Amino acid sequence: MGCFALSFSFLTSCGSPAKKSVTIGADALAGSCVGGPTTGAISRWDENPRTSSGNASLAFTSTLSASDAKPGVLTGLAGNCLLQNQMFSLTKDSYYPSSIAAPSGGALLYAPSTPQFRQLNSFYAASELRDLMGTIGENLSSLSRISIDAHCKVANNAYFSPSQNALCLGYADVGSYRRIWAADDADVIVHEAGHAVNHALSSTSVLNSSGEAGAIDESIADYWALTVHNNSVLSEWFLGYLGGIRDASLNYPYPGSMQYEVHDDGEVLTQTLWRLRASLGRAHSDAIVAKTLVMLPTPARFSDFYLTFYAAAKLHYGVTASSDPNLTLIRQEFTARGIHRTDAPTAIAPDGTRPTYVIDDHSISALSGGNCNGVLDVGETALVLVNLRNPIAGHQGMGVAYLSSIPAGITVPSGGGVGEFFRFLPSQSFANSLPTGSTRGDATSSAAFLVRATTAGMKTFSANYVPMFADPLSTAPAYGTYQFNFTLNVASGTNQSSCSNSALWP
Ligand SMILES: [Ca+2]
Ligand SMILES: [Ca+2]
Ligand SMILES: [Zn+2]
Repeated sequence: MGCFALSFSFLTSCGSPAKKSVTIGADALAGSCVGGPTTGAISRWDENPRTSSGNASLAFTSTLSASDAKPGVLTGLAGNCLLQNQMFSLTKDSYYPSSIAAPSGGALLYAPSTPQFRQLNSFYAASELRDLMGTIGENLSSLSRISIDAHCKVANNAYFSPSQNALCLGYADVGSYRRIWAADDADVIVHEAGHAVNHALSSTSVLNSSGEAGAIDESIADYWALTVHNNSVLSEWFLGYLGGIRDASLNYPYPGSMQYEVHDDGEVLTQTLWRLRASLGRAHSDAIVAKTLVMLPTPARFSDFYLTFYAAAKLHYGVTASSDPNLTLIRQEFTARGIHRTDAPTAIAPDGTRPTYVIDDHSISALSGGNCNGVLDVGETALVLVNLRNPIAGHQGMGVAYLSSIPAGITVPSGGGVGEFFRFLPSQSFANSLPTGSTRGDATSSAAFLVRATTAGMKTFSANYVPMFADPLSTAPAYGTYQFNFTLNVASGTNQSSCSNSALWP
């Protein structure tokens, strides 16, 4: 069963989606003037206070200096004396509702200590992404105007909410009664605006369609921030304080680096794209990334992203021959990162020692009736993880198992017959390939089937395992699907309405 994010945050993983109480009202329909200025000179950071000052160790508790800020010009304003353009709107502010920057003809040169500076800084940075989309000719007409809250009431995070069509830029308290703001960090702003662009070019349903789709969304949001600023390091200021700066100049391996956490897992893809940006050239890689999102199928996994990127590159360059130097570069980079792969796990089967885990507790809402004894009982809706063992001496990337034969006395709720195995370590079972830490349960529930028992007795299931296939030079090989069987002895224990048992989880 899958994992569905509610919003697209800077730090929070799919397993614990941000459920914030922030409410951002609808955009103002009318401005406060007609024929107002459509441009405005502002003061803003060159990315963030650290990069803008040239002091990479500028203290987070320091008083930010106006002399470290740079001039900028807002263009394409709506001319209604509000901070609005075709794509973004900043007319409300959660912490500073009565201090809203508005272009009325005068200068907009605020000091970094003021809320207006951060409002203008975030509006400017978001508009840089608008300008990039214009440069590569992307049509974002499906995107309604996005609200920016530059001082959102969320600590240690920032996010894009598709349902509210809003960017929430939060804060971090850094000690000494000082607070830093995501609105001072252009990487965060473009990343969150990038989610809005991603969901417009693709769709929210595509970008929710698999565990790896969430990582694709994070990766491309990072890519937009990095390419706009021509800098491989994401968020020197906000993540610099919180920890977890992401650096696209590093070289992570797929799938060994995957942790089933969307931001971490997106990094190997961002690193691939960052290297391609250098070799293909920025204008080409930006355009191909955008077209890949437009063409991305559902469900979308890394294999789909790669094959779609390759197809988009063919269209972009107007070439088909695999010997084309740009197509060759693309294959080389995806191969070097491990994403180009054709896994062939002949005779994959459940582990001989521990073939299945029955998780019959109530720790997630899809489960019901479970009595937490690790045995499937009549009346229980439980997770069943088939603990497949990787028979090959190398890694396997994302493989998917589909229930193909369901015995009498078992029903499968919608979506319960699909299990995404996000990776396998060499010659290891899936349980032994799971990450340590907070995403272990998410990875387990994503790989598990969801079944309900209605009668007791021995039940034999069949399923097909489809290994990862990502090679644009060939069609899916005939050996690409493997059948395996597993059995469960359904008992008749008493159902319960709430219990949990962490020992049931691998
Ligand atoms: Ca940066
Ligand atoms: Ca049970
Ligand atoms: Zn994000």
